[in-house]
Amino acid sequence: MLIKQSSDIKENEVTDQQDYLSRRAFIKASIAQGLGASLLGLGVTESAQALSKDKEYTLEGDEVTSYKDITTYNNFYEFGTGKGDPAKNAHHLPTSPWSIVVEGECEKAGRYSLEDILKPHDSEDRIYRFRCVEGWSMVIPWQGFPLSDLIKRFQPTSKAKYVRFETLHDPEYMSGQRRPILDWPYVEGLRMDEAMHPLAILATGLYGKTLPNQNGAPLRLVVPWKYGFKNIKSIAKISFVEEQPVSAWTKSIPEEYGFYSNVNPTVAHPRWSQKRERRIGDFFKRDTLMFNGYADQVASLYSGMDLTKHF
Ligand SMILES: Nc1nc2c(c(=O)[nH]1)N[C@H]1C(S)=C(S)[C@@H](COP(=O)(O)O)O[C@H]1N2
Ligand SMILES: [Mo]
Repeated sequence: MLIKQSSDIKENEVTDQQDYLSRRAFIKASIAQGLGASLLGLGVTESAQALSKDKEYTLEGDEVTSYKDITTYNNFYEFGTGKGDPAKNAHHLPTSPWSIVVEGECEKAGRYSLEDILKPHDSEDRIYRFRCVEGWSMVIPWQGFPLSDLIKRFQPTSKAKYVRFETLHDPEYMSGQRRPILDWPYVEGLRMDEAMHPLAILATGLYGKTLPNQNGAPLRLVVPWKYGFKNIKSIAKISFVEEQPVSAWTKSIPEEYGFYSNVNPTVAHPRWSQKRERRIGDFFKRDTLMFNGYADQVASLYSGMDLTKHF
């Protein structure tokens, strides 16, 4: 499973990946040559923004994981605990119409349709490293928009210290929820300053295509400096709260899964080391980086905190 055979890749998938990657390479090259504005039909400021964003959110030297691996090797326990289960079972879930309940310490609580949520936000390309607590990793080309932009629209009050997210609870379609694997629905949370960090996004797509259900359609959280399980899928509720939320994994096994869950090679999981990881598609393991390689951007969020205690 970990070593990719070229016969596993269907022709149309190769084409889709090449299309996506060559479109990106073209945009980057055009911008670098100063051709960006005219060729791409963008204004000068827009092309400058695209260039600075591209530098910030693109990984040099990390190969993008294949579309097939990203969409068939998944954790989404609502659809089964096997890595292949979500790809097999999640397509049954109706993701349209979809609505998200916004509640708690904010001025604009209510039930919003997905269209309402998405309408004012431009989709951006973000290529991010993704590290699962189990010791594997990927590099995923997401489309999405900053979580901070959405949060601002709901006007959180000064009492909103944390944001809590909940996945849909629907055992009819999410067959995994018929068994007490976790205390359903899946819950995750971020401290407000983490949620407002520009690296944190809500993803709506990957590889330039609509997000597949197994990857958390229609809307899922992506926080690239934290372990995979913080990246909650198929969000149905967002709450602004004063107290630190208890996430589903913390509730189930508190000594193994803390609230912060920052990627941290110096803090071992009680049952295994977190020092190294296997990039899906690679044979050899590589060293895991502090904050998954995003330390320059996010370390200041945790200055003064003992990260062995707040793991
Ligand atoms: N609702 C929900 N979100 C979830 C999970 C889950 O089981 N249910 N699994 C988490 C874990 S452990 C990981 S590693 C990532 C996997 O995301 P991917 O399948 O898109 O790679 O989703 C996270 N989000
Ligand atoms: Mo994970």
